[in-house]
Amino acid sequence: MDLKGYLQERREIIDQALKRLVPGQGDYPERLHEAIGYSVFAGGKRLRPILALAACEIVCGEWGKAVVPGCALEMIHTYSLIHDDLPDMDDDDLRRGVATSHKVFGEAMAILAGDALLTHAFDVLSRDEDGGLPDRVRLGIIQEIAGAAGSRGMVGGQAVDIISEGEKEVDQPTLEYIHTHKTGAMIRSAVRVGAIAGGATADQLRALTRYGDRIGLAFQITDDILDLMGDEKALGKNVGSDLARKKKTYPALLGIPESRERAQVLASAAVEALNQFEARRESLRAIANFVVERMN
Ligand code: GRG
Repeated sequence: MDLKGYLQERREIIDQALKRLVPGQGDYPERLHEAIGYSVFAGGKRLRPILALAACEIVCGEWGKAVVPGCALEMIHTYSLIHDDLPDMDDDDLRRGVATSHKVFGEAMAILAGDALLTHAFDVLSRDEDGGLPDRVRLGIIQEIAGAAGSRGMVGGQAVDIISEGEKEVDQPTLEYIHTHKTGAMIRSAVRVGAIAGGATADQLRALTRYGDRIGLAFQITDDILDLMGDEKALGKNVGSDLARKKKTYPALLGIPESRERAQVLASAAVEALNQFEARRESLRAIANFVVERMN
């Protein structure tokens, strides 16, 4: 499989849809909409929507029904990055290869751009303009994403991450909670959302949830390694910030070789969870490998 070509093609599908769905440049208030567009279209791998499309395709043979939910996930992901970069959170000045939102637009506008993206994601989900999803399925997707993004998901993980910063000892279960919630919840949810949109059976949804859980954790472990050893230009963000902020990470707890091995084991276990899909599992298999081998 030509993974590079596949990712590029899917990224373009998502970018086109985002151009349609994200509130437009020139809309009033212009400065707010400029800030929104600046972060959404600064780049990004579009991993979450790509996962949603692939999960939808694996269960029903087509990806179209997952485009709008995938874009909603990307809006929420972008809001989380904008807020995460703020001085009171990670205080970063580079994201997706450009200056962070608050550096360009100021803190207040960056907070509001994130708030608007989060709210707009649910507006878009409630309308489902082109997916043709039955209301019951659409409601299931809304609940799924709200759960993954909220205080029992991503925001909860971010809260424990911040509480645990500094010198305090953090044990393995707490570290796992941070990772599975801060980052893992939205990745798991991307896979589940695609599966739900595609009309997955309970058994298919269970298998894909296992896949999503495993690549979610593998993604975060790889992210921690890249923060230590990655190339700032390729990543489009500052490296070394975890160390500087004494963040609790897998490399800090286990060292780099063991962390790498753990990410690889999780990626293999993720692929194993796809056995029932046989030949149709190719794209999700390739994405699992990408998650642990990526350079950005
Ligand atoms: C502020 C509510 C709130 C939550 C923040 C997602 C998150 C929670 C924080 C981001 C911090 C961070 C850099 C975590 C590491 C994993 C991660 C989400 C990396 C960025 O995701 P990518 O690599 O980014 O998919 P792109 O730019 O490619 O979309």
